[in-house]
Amino acid sequence: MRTQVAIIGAGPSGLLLGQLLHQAGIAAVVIEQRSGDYVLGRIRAGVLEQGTVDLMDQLGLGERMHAEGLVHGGINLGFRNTRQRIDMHALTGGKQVMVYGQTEVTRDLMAARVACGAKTVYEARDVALHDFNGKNPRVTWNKDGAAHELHCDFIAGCDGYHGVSRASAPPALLKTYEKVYPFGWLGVLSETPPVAHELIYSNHERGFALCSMRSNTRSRYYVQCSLDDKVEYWSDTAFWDELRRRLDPEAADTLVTGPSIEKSIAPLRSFVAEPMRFGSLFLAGDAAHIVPPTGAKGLNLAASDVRYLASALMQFYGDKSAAGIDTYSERCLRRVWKAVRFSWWFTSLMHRFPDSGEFGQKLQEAEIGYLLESKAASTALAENYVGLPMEA
Ligand code: RFL
Ligand code: PHB
Repeated sequence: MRTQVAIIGAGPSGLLLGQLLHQAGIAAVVIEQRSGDYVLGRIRAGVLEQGTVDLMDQLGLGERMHAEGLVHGGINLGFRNTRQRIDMHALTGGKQVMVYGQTEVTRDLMAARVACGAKTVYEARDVALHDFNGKNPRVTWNKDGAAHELHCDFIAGCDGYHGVSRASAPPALLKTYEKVYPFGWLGVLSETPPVAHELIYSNHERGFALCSMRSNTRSRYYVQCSLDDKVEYWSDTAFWDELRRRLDPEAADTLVTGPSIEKSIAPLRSFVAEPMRFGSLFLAGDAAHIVPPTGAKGLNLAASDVRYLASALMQFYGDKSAAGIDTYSERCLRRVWKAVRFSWWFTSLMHRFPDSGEFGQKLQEAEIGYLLESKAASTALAENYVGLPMEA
C-alpha cells in the first residue's frame, strides 16, 4: 500500500490533519491502535480557542459545533469564598472560546473521514515506523492476524504522549523538558445542569476545583487530588461534598448533584520534546508536548501544530518548496512554549502545593487580587486563555 502521508493516531491531531490534507488533495491514511468507540469514550478537553473553532469552520465541520457548543466570553476566578469574572471578550477586543467537548470534535472529524472515503485503520497492533531518515519511509502493523505495510513520503506522529512515534526518534537527537506536578485532577461527568453559566476556576485552601460543562444539561467538574488517590476511593457523595467545600457559598448552594457517568484521575505534567521533526517524521500534538489542563491548551495546541504541518505539506506538494517543512519544528515550538508557560503559571497560581506553606498561599492570594484589580494583568490572562495568535 502507498500513500503520501501516513498519520499515526486518530486523536484530534491525527484526524484534523487528515481532513486538512484531504481538503488540499493530499492523500493520507490514519493508523490507530484502538477502536473508534474506544477513542470516543475518552472524556478529555472541553474548551476550544477561536483558532480551533475557525479550523473546524474551514474544514466545513462547524455546523453542529455552532448549534450545540456554548460560546463563553468570560471565566470566573473563585478565591476566599468569593467569585469574580474575567471579561475575556472585553479585554481581548471581542475574542471568545467555545465549550464543545473533544468527544464531539472527534465524532465530527470521524464522520467527515467516512463521508469523504478517506482510509482509517483502527485496531492496528504493533505499529512501527521505518526509515524516516532514509529514502523509503514506511509504517508497518498487524491486524486480524495479517502483517501490513504502508509506504509514504512523510509520517505524522499524532499518537499522543504514550505513542510509538516520539519513542522511535533517535535518542541522541531528542531533548525533552519535563515538570511533574505533585497532584492530579479527579474528574466527574454528570447529567446535571452546570452550576454557573461560565467556568469557575477555584483556588481553595483544600485544593483547586474547576466547574466546567459539556452542555446546558451536562456538567464536568474536577477537584485537585493526591497522586496516591484512586477513583475507587471516591464515592459520588464524597466527590460532591469535596467540590462543594471548595466553591463560594452561592455556587455551593446551587450545585445540582447526580450520579457520575464517568470518573477518572489524570496526573498533571508539563513536557516538551525538541525538535518536532526527524527527517520525514513530524511529531504533532500530545506526541510532542503535554500541558497541565488548567489552561485548557492541550487540544488547541494539537490544532495549531497540525495547521502548521498541513500548510508545510501543501507548500511541499504544491509549490515544491521545503521551506515550510524545514521551519515546522521552530514555528510550532515558539507557540508551544508560550502555552507551556501559561499553563504552568495558571496551574501554579490555582493549586495547593504540598511544600509551599502559608507563605505560598498568601502570595497566590495577592496575585489573584492583583489579577482582578489590574487591567494589564487580567488582559494577559485573557489573551492567553482565548489563544495567542498563530504566525502567518
Ligand atoms: P491523543 O488524543 O492522545 O490521541 C492520540 C491517538 O493515538 C493513538 N495511539 C496510537 N495509534 C497507533 N499506534 C500507536 N502506537 C499509538 N499510540 C497511541 C491513541 O490511541 C490516540 O487515539 O493526542 P492528540 O491527538 O495529540 O490530542 C491531544 C489532546 O487529546 C489533549 O491535548 C487534550 O485532551 C488535553 N486536554 C485539554 N485540552 C484542551 O485544549 N482543552 C481542555 O479543556 C483540555 N482538558 C485535557 C483536558 C486532557 C485531560 N486529560 C485526561 C489528560 C482535561 C483532561 C482531564
Ligand atoms: C473541561 O471541560 O474538561 C475542561 C475545561 C477547562 C479546563 C480543563 C478542562 O481548563
